[in-house]
Amino acid sequence: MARILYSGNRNASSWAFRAWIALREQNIDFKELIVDIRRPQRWKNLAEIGAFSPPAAVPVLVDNECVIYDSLAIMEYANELGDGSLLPSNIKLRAQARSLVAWQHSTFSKVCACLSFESAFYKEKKQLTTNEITEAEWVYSIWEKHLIEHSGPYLVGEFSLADIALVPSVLRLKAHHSVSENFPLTREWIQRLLERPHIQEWLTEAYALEPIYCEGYYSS
Ligand SMILES: N[C@@H](CCC(=O)N[C@@H](CS)C(=O)NCC(=O)O)C(=O)O
Repeated sequence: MARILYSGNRNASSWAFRAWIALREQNIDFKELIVDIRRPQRWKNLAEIGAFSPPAAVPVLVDNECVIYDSLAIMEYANELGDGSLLPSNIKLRAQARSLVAWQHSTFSKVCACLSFESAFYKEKKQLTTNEITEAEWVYSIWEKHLIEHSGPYLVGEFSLADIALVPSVLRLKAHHSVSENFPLTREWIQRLLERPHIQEWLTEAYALEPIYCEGYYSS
C-alpha cells in the first residue's frame, strides 16, 4: 500500500478524524498508522512525524512521493481523488461550504475553548458556564439557519466537507449542552451526521478507549 495516513488517537485527534472521514467517505484506499499523541510520548512521536512533514503534527497523508499535511489539504485531496461529491457543484454553495470549513479551521476552536475534543468522551462532564451555554446556543442557531436556508439534509444541502469539518465540534458541544427543541433541524442533522457508518466506526473505537484527561478541564 503506497498511501499512508498518519492519524491520531481516536479520542484525541479531532483533526485526524476529519481527514479520515473524508478519505473513508470517498472510498479511498489507504493504510492507517495511529500516532500516539498522549503525553509524554506525544513529543517523541510527533518529532518522528516532523522528519518528513514540516508541521510535525497529525494528520499527514503520504501518497507515494507526495506528503500532504494538514487536515484541510487532505480533505480536499480525498474529495478530488474520489468523485468530488464532498463539495457542491454550485459555486455559491461551494463557497459557503468552504466558509464553514475555513471558520472551523481558523477561529472556531475559540468557541467554548475549554471543551477539548477529548472531553467529549469523558463520563463525567463539567457544568458549562453561562457564557459557554450562550456560545453553544449561538452556534446551534447558526447551524439551524444554514439548514433552513438550504432545506437540509446537511449544512449546505448535500453531505459535504462542511459537515465533516464540524463533526468534532458537534461532539464536544452536544456532549456538554444538549440541543434543545428550539433547533429542530440541528437536532435531526446531528443525528443524521453521527449515524453515518464511517463516523460511527471511529466513534465506537473512541468510546472504547480510556479517556484522556486534559489539565484544567474540571477547574476551568
Ligand atoms: N491545522 C492542523 C492541525 C493539526 C494538529 O494540531 N494536530 C494535533 C493532533 S489533533 C497535533 O498533532 N498537534 C501537535 C502539535 O501541534 O504540536 C490540521 O488541520 O491538520
